[in-house]
Amino acid sequence: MKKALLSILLVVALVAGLASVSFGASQKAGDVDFDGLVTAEDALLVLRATSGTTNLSSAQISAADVTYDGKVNSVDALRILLYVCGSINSLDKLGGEEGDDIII
Ligand SMILES: [Ca+2]
Repeated sequence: MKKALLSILLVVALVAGLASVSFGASQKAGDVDFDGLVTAEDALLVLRATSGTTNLSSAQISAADVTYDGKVNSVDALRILLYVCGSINSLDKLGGEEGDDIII
């Protein structure tokens, strides 16, 4: 009986783990490495892709394009860094919130 209960708990834990992995893999703007957080590492990945030292998957490109212009470049990395530093409140589409546009 204990083995059956343990087996059920193990299956539930595995399913929950898989669910969280698939949730974590969903496209969150700016989370290029899909770790669930938007950090400087994500900006670094964008810069590496821009310089050709790494390749991004199509899902990563979608997450990296935080300027929503269909391109991934250093401006996307800058916007991610501005978000990480708290200079902008959101990585939503530009013009979505007052004060979130990049002013350099
Ligand atoms: Ca990340």
